[in-house]
Amino acid sequence: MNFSILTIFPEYFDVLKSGLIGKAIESHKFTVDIVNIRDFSQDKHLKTDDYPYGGGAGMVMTPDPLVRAIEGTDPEHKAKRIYLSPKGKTLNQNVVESLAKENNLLLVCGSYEGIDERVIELCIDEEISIGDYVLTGGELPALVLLNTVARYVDGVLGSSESTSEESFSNNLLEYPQYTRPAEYRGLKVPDVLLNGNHAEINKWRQEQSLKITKERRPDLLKWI
Ligand code: 4HQ
Repeated sequence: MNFSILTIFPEYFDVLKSGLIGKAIESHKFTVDIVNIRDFSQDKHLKTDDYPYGGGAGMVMTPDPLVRAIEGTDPEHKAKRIYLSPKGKTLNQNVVESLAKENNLLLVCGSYEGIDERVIELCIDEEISIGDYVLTGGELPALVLLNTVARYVDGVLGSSESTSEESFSNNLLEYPQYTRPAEYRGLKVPDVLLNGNHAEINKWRQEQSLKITKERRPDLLKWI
């Protein structure tokens, strides 16, 4: 899997050097190419934005450097080209699983009031939102999307943290987890987890998952 990320704030992506994702990139499980949109500006001041036609607050990213960056990065249109935007389809685990089947994802991060609509019309395959709130740019959404999809790339997760056993993969929220000590500040780990009976433990965990899902996210139980 190859990710290309187009942004005017490449420093945002230094975070990809850390943690599980950093390790996975270092060991060539997938690639990430951070592309600075400004490098494709032909303006003498390397401008990437301009005033909105029709007036109004803020600036809009101009089409030319952006389209040149997209076509320069993905000349044969091998990638699924995604624009991160609150107008897009909301990201969820089903969307993540379907994106994880792609070999190449190109993520366009817009800043300010967004990008010229014609870039979307000419170059973008899909718009994706990470939720109903407003950010200053598409960089954090791109990082969220990359992080969620990367978990499905072979070798990124160890067997103990695989994608098959957690919240959402069974359409339920996770049961509570405990580790040592068996008693902490007067609070005991449930006895069932200490007795080594795995049939009973699995039954308890399933009941806990169902209980917390009913309480907190009854909308997730519509399929039952
Ligand atoms: N923005 N999910 C505005 C978002 C966003 C979101 C990205 C802010 C695009 C122009 N993107 N820019 N929520 O709030 O994806």
